[in-house]
Formats: sequence, C-alpha cells, structure tokens
Amino acid sequence: MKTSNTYAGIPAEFAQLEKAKIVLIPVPYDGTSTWGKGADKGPAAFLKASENMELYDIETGTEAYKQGIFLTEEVGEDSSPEAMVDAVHSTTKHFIKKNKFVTLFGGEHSISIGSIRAFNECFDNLSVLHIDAHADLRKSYNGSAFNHACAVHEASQKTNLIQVGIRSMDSSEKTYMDEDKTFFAHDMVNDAYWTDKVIDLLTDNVFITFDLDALDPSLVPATGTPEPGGLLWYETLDFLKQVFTEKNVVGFDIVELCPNNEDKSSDFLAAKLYYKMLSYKFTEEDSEDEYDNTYDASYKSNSVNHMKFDEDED
Ligand SMILES: [Mn+2]
Repeated sequence: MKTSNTYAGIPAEFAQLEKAKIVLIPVPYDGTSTWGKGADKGPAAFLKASENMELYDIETGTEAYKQGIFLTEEVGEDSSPEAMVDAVHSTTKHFIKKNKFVTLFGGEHSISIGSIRAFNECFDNLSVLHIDAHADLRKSYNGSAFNHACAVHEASQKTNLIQVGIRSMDSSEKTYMDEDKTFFAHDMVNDAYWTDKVIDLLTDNVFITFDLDALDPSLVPATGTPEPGGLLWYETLDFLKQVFTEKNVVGFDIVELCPNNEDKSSDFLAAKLYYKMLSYKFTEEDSEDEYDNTYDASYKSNSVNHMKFDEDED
C-alpha cells in the first residue's frame, strides 16, 4: 500500500521510475523496539509532512525533486525480523542495480541491517557513517541478531564503520567498538574539528544511516528512545554538507521517527532533513544529466570468488 501517490506530491513527470535518479523505499517496521512504540507510523508521517514542505532549497538554490524521485511500494514484510531484513536487502539491491540513488525511510533501526548489507555488496570499500545516540553494536538482543540494538553490528565487522553522536551504550558493546572511529557526544561538544576528523576517517564511498535520536530531543521528541545532549540542526547540516561535498555518498536511510499526535515538528524535521540531504547530493547536478551511481557489478562477485578460492586452499 502506498501512503501517497508521489513523494511530497511532486508532479507525476518527476515521479516515474525510468526518469527518476532517486528512489525512496518506505519501511514501516516496528517489530523489535523495546520502549517507545510507533516507528511503523514513521513513513506515513514523514510523507505527509513532506507534502507540506517547500521544494525550493534556499541554501543551495536548487529544486532537488526535479532530479526525479520514485516512491516505491512499502516493504511490508514483518513475519520475522530476519525476513524483514532480507526483504529490505533485496529491495535495496534491486534499485541499486537500476543505477538509482537509493534512500530508505524507517521504521526502526533494524531495517538498516538490510540496507547496509545491500550497499556493501554493491560498492567498493564502503564506509558506513552511523549518526545515532546509541552504539547499536550488540551481536544479539532479546534473542535476535536482527534487533534494533544490533543495527550496525554487521557493519562493524564488514565495513569501515564511523559512529557519530554516541551517548548511550552497554559495556559489552566495547568488544565491537573501534574507539578511534567513534565520536562521543560529550567529546564532540568540546571539539571544533570533529567534522574534519570524521571526513579523514571515511573512504570515498559512504552510506549514511541516520537515526533521528542522534538529534537533541528538544528537536525530535517523537522518537522511540530520546537521549539528552544530541546534535543541533545547523551543526548537523554543516556536517552533512561537508560529507556530501567531499565524499561520494552512495545512499542513505533515516530511521526511528515515532510520530505522535501532539508534536508535528519532528515529522517536519524528518521531511526537511531528507530533502536537505538530497539537495546536498545533487547541488551540482543538472536535472537533465545522466546519473551514474558508480555501482560496480563485477567488484563484489570477484572478491567473493577470490575469498572462496583462498578458503579452498586452506
Ligand atoms: Mn538510536
């Protein structure tokens, strides 16, 4: 079921798959959240807020929707966390192979296990930029490796994982944390150069997974596990702009919007954040230009074969 006919109500001519450079996959999944429930309502609230947002970006002077944004059917698989992750993985990969700039909106953070896996299989030497209040590094939680508390465990083992905004974790997660690649919120507040340090640690191909609870709860109260002391709006935008300018961002997801009836500002912030990221990605791109997402079909199959060969030798 589609919650809206087109993203942000954009004209149909900009919303067709063939012409669109951007694909948006809604994943309304909330199967493993442990406290605040309602992330399954996130995509609908995000899309509704997007329809009420201006589509001209003042800062970049662009209208990113003219690059074309195709809104897919929701990934509704929820028979088990593992089945959901598989569905997100295959849907994401399907659209990467169509040479699109693929974005996802959750849903809780466990959806990112599937999206990160798809991007890591398609892009050489991938960095995952994880922006979150929580470390999310547990190997399993409540009996599942596909819990939201495990969102980037796999990424910590298989990609260059850089964590930003972290201010809540369990001591057991230290086993999987690379402190040289972790930016704790209490350090960032006293370090004027943290963004440059993040940039230095990132490889060229970057996937961003953005948990909205990374932001301060004064900005986003509507999230499942709000933590005090988060990122503020303009420092976040400055940081993202730097990443999009200096690196090849290959895709992103935004997760953990948990809408409520009292506060609509969180929904609007999520809508604006999504569109800002598109505006930064496509600032220099003419809407008539062909898009090449640099997906390399030969890369991963070769490296897998090579690894297999080495294992056989042993
Ligand atoms: Mn979080």
